[in-house]
Amino acid sequence: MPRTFARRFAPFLIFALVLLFSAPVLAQDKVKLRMSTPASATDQRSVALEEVFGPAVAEFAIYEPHYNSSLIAQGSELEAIASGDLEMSIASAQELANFFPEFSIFATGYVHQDAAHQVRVFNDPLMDPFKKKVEDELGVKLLSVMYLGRRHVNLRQSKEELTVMKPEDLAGVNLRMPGTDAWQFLGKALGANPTPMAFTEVYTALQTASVDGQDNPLPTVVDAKFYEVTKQIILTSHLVDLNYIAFSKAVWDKLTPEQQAAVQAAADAAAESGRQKQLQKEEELVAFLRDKGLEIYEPDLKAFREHVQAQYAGSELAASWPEGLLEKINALGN
Ligand code: KDO
Repeated sequence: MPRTFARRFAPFLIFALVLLFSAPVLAQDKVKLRMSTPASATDQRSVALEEVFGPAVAEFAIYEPHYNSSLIAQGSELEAIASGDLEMSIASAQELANFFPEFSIFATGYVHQDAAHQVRVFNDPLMDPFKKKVEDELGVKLLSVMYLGRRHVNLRQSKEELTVMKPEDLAGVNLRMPGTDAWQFLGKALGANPTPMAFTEVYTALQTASVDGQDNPLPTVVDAKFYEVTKQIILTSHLVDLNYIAFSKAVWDKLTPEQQAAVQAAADAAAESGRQKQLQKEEELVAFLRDKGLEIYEPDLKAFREHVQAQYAGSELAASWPEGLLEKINALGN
């Protein structure tokens, strides 16, 4: 009887064993990659990560995005990664400057010239000590650079009420800027009176007139619907803004070399996809915003550039920049 039993069930047993050993990684065995950002789901960086990054790592990881700062407050994401409460974010140079002041060089007005310049700078050996420090001291890997766009000044007042051609024209203007020192410095350098505030509060603050304006690239002005509560955009292009795809080093170290290569390739592909979409949107959206009734014009750019650069020269922020670095960054420009 036992022999018959064994003979009868042997094929099932073998089949079960084959299944067990050849089965793809089960969902519960996959590494969960929680990504937190203040951006919305329709922001092109979010779209690129969801459409390009997520599927590219799906064999061994579950990409789980959290938008509108619903998981972690804006500015706390790096700390959350460092303490193991988060696996990914799209971090700004300004946030990194909170930990490592020298990162403020990448958050300085009129330093990066365009999206291609950002990529050259990020991939240049000049970035190696920056990446290493963040990895060693914060446990965060900076995988790739994402393009946010050219930041411009966006005000509630109409051009008739307030025309801004030079930094002096921004005197007394309450300009919302994100809440770190490097951001606030930039707001002051522009000539405005910067007010720190989280991104998710900006729409209401504009609507209720608790600030006069905000600064962001055109795709963000449209995505966050700031055009509904503002009347003009001054094309200052004061910051060609970026975010780094930040990834937990602890998680990275648990991946196989093949998985690490896949994560890196996926991050680069998502950054490239997002960059192209964001650039295209920047081109198209002037017409869209004019159609919505906003006045859009270029100020005296030379006056803005010179004023901003003069504020940084000799500042405490600039004192943290490695010697000769600004020249190296400039040399990678056009
Ligand atoms: C913002 O708060 O104005 C900012 O543009 C700062 C960026 O670094 C980035 O965090 C961005 O917000 C959010 O992703 C929302 O687009």
